[in-house]
Amino acid sequence: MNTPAKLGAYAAGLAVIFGATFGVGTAVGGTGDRPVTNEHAAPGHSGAAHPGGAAEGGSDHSAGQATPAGSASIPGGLQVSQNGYTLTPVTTEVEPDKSVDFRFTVTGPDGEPVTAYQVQHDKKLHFILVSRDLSHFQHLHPVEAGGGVWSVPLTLPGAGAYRMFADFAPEGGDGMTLGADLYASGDYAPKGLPGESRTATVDGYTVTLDGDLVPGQASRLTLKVAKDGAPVTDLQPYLGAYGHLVALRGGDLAYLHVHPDGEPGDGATRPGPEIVFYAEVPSRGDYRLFLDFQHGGKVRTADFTVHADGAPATAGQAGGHGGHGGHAH
Ligand SMILES: [Cu+2]
Repeated sequence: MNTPAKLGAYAAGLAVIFGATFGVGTAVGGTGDRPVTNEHAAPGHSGAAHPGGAAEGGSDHSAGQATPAGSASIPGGLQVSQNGYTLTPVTTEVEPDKSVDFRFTVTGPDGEPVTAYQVQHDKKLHFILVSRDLSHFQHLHPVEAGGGVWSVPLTLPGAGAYRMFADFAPEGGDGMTLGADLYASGDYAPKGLPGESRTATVDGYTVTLDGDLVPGQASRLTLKVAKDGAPVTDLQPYLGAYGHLVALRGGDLAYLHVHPDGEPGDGATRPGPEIVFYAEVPSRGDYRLFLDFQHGGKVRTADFTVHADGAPATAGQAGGHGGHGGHAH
């Protein structure tokens, strides 16, 4: 059961995020992209580029694409355990404002730590840490310390409640994102979710966001990067893409890892100033978006708050869109 899942697996996970649009893009562009790709992981999000899995799971693949909507209706990151895989931090209490060697394992259905992972976007496991109020975000890459133990230098910036996400695909299994809470003791004052914002500034860069999140639909988002007022046209590939976007839902931190439309070296995708994503959010509500991009040898994160509005069937509700910005929760 696991073997054919390898290919369909990740595709199914992606379907939640990218919806039909990504599937189409993959089908159209995947074959052409493959020969150009020189980074081992880039094929991870290009379904057509799983040579091994394709042979075994070809028929399941098509079936998988037709069915994920129902089975994948629970967003990632909400569970500490899913499909027999469990995220186990060695500790959930972390001293604030101090770099610690944070360790965790993922145990498999047999109860043993998982040691074999598929590489996705250059890495076997992506580690996201946010404060539960979504004011703080880190995207890190732990290293394997042996025996299925993951290790990462981690600093929690002050007292409070945090959420860690492990985004991975075990060898032969489905891609998934597990989440667990971490705590840094001390007094703290949670911040309200920032109001809707389409412009973010970081280190002299201004990133603007264009596009709307429509629940249940692959929504095109265009992020445009400028530095000191001039468009940036030489973004650097980071983990096989010009940008990585993580979307987290306000209220429960449902996790959506979104990737760009196109990738470096595909002959069509330019290194800025625009990065295009397709994101499908599962519901109305406020989402925090965190864009990682690399320029001048450094990865920076731009953050936004976007209100997803207007379900396809009841677009009439969208009238309050602008005024909604002021949700003060
Ligand atoms: Cu990552």
